[in-house]
Amino acid sequence: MLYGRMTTEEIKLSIIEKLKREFGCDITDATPQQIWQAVGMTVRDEVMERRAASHGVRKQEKAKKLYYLSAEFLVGRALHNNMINLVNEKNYLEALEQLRVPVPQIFEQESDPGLGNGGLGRLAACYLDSLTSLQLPAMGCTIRYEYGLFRQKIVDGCQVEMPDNWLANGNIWEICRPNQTVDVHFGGRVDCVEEHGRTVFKHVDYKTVRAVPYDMPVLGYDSTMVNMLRMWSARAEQSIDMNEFNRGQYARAMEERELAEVISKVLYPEDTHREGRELRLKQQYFFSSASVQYAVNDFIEVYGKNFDIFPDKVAIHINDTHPAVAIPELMRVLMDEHGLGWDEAERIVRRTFAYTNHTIMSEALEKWPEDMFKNLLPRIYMILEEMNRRLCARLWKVYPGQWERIGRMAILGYGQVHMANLCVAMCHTVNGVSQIHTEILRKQTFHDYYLVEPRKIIPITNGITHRRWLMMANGALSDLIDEAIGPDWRAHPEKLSALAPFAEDGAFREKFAAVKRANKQALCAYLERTQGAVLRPDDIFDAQAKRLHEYKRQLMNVLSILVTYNRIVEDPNFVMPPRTFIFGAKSAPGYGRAKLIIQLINALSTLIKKHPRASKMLNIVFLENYNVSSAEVLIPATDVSEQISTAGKEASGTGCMKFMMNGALTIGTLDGANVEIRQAVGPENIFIFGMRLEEVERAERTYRSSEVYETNVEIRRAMEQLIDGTLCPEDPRRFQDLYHTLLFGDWGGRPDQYFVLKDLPDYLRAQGELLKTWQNQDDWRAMAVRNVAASGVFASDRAIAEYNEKVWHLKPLEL
Ligand code: 26Q
Repeated sequence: MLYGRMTTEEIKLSIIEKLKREFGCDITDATPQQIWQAVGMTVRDEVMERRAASHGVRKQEKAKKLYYLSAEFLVGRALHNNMINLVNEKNYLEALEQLRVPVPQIFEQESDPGLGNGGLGRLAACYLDSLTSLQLPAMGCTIRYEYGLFRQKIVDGCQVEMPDNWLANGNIWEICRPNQTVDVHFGGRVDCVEEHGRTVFKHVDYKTVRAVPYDMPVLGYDSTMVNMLRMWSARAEQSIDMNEFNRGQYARAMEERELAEVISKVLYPEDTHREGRELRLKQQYFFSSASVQYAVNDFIEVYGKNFDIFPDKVAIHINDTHPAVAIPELMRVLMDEHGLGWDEAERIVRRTFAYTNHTIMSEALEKWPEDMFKNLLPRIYMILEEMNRRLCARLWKVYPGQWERIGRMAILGYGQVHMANLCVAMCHTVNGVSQIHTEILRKQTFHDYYLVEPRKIIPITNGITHRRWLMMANGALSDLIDEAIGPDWRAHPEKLSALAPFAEDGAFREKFAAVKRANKQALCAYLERTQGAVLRPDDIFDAQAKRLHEYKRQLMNVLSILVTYNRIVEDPNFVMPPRTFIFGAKSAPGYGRAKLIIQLINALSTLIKKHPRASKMLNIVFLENYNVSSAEVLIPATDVSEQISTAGKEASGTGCMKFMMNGALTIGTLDGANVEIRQAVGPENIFIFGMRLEEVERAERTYRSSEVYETNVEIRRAMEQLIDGTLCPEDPRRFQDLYHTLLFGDWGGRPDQYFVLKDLPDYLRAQGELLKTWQNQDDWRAMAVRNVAASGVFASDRAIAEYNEKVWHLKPLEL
């Protein structure tokens, strides 16, 4: 290590100093927010010192740099994480203790930047952490949304959305860089003019929006290097139309400003795309264009206009199709701004971009109406037309006469711009996020492309950063692991495997159980403090925490609990280990059925509470506003991780990995990364149930949900309770839509299209097996330890190493 880390004494002095200088107060009269700011500024000083020392090295070394473009970065709070990565946490915690500062309450003062919906956004944040820890030069690029994902409140059992004003108290971590502002152009038209004997295209009459960058430093673990997360903020043009001002049109000129600045106002809360909103497309082009322009400027600064080597020095990664317009944008910059010809520009672009696909749900594959595209981005649209023309001509040679197939593969077709096709056609590598998901991409979603270029589509299973999700969220377990196998795993998470033998060590299992128990108590305290919920820490803690979606089948979980409830109510001698089910889930505000499922969870919770015997064995808690910060409390306290999506629907899942790493046992289907989790930990250490992918594909043709309904008494009974007033006496029809969809389908669709009823009997069987295992705590704990030991391969360091080897080819910076 090159840097002297601050000692406990220095930290204390700094905090006191900051309080005096910044707020004119001392530690006894400072508010918790002021103390937080003072601690934050102290950490920031250390962070910035590192940044200053490592700054410029990448340029000196002429090292290749990655731009990771993502509409979402769900970074979570930074303070504690930065302390960990500075390898200074112990000193800080000691200093705070000596100053008699209540540590958890101070950490909670920081607002949690919710700049993402879920898995895809959190993955981007984990990857930035690993890139930096592996000393790979990279920059995350996104939008500085003024409002992140809505805050969720539960009022009378229903989800209510509130704005997330995460910048209200300022943001000490960001650095505004107004000198690196770039202009982004919208609308207008394109003129063709002859210049020096060649046709050039002039984009005219456009409206300009300025993109102002704010950089957030990202530290790696014990690493000397600092990468940046660059968040672009939209500003109206500096010189607002003075003519309008002078004509007395002050208010109108200001209105125009608002219209420009609305671009970075809010994150769209839909995580499957429904309607193509123009503002969303504006957002995409806004940050993609700004990022590409910056990447090109930065390249020129170091290498001049030697664009031949651009792909050797710049990699651009497209996180799902949301930043796909970056592809034609780079074409535009190279041709229109630097005079390259089409062929030359295309060769460069094809070697620069790679794309990760995160979904195969057809409604989530992005398509934009051609008209909208053409009006908003006329020059980009022209480039897409030419790209499409050339693409179809090439495909014609491979698939002569196969118009329908070529139409399916085209960038433009049926009046729409098909973003996934754009990415697959123009990127050098496309990756799926788990084995099963990549198989589906190869065999279905992109099959026509796979036949032409079989090596383009590759699997890279997702990963999570063990620094945030184990070292930071579960300090007690981390210390226990140190005690058993030493601290090497912190820098090399694959070494967690050394923990496996300790599964057979009774003394270790006792300590392991004590850690889990303490984490459960911490969760109890948290839920009591934040939402007044009372939990029993000795219950089995069973968690399903993820966005609310029909394919994730929270509804199946609810029906299973309802069946259990009925067993208790109907049999006075029924006993089972007490179990608390914790649901954390936000629904897209416009997704009516998902919101109804939230109501159902809360209705069943109320029903159970009213029954004296059932409530002794069952409890349902809805964790409000599930986000990165609450996940950090929930996951270390969980015994059972519910990963129960319909096989083939969950691309990967990453929550499953976080729970596993913290010693929860998984009950799940063979979907997404569950497949790899089973391989890693062994089938005897996980509870697998339900249809496999091939069975789902068969059932898609043959399944009738009414068969299950008619033959399974327990399931029929639970279904009837959805409509007989059991769950909602004041409005017996409340849950009719759920009943109807399961039995009859909606809008002419298949009944029960996610096979909830079909998989429910086997789910109930697996739950029985799980409870039997719980009865033998020695077995349970051994299995839990084996899960932690096997979780190393799900560290994002492994995933990033794979990306780097197969896709980016960056060299670690030595400082
Ligand atoms: C698209 C267009 C318009 C508006 C919104 C969107 C949009 C936004 C977010 C579409 C999709 C998302 C997010 C998708 C997502 O989080 N997918 C998850 O990605 C994880 C990381 O790879 C996987 O583990 C999950 O399986 C996958 O569901």
